[in-house]
Amino acid sequence: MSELILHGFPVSPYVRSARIALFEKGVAYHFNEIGFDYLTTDAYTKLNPFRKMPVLQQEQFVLYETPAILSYIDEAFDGASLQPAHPKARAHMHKWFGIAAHYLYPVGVMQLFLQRVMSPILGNQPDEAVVEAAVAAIALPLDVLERELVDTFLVGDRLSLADILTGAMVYYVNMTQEGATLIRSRPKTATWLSQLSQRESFQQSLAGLLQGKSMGGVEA
Ligand SMILES: N[C@@H](CCC(=O)N[C@@H](CS)C(=O)NCC(=O)O)C(=O)O
Repeated sequence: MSELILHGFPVSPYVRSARIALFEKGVAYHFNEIGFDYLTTDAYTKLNPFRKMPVLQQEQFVLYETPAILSYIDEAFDGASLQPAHPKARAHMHKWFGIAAHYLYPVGVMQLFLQRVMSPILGNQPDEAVVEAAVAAIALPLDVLERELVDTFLVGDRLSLADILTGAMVYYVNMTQEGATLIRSRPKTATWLSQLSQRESFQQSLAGLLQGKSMGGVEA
């Protein structure tokens, strides 16, 4: 098969989720590490007109939008399926793609994680008003997660793309003190995240990045 290339910056939870899925499927690929500046270049805009990462490329086949990339990785390659077979469970998986993109990412990653973890790394002061609003807003998706986690995994009885994408987002929430406190008070979520974080796929995809930057959180 022709070479598979994943373009992205490793810390991005979307990029990480694609790397986790590739690892879980045992798929060989080339990781083209790019910075955020590269997103606005003509070369990248040809790959993704919306200038977001990741992009998956296999010769002329170019794919953006993470849920599509995750489904392709699962369906195009051998290995244990990462999508439940039952239509209802599969529908819930798609629901979690939406929750991850619309409720977890904007608040948990773009506000809480960026202010609390990335701002200090970049030498800036966190905006406490943004943090406070984000902490209030992230409680609802975490409550829904706690309610819906009946077993070790989000949908079905084994790891799915829902765990991978949602887990990649919640991982960053857990890196903040406030997020970690909220997660610790939700025992099913804490256990689920801890188990996910210990998978080799999750560990490999972070590869030392942000090591020691966590401000608390469940054991990873
Ligand atoms: N809908 C896109 C969202 C991807 C996304 O927002 N990626 C972030 C990185 S985590 C990005 O590229 N941000 C760059 C920007 O907004 O300028 C997907 O599912 O892939």
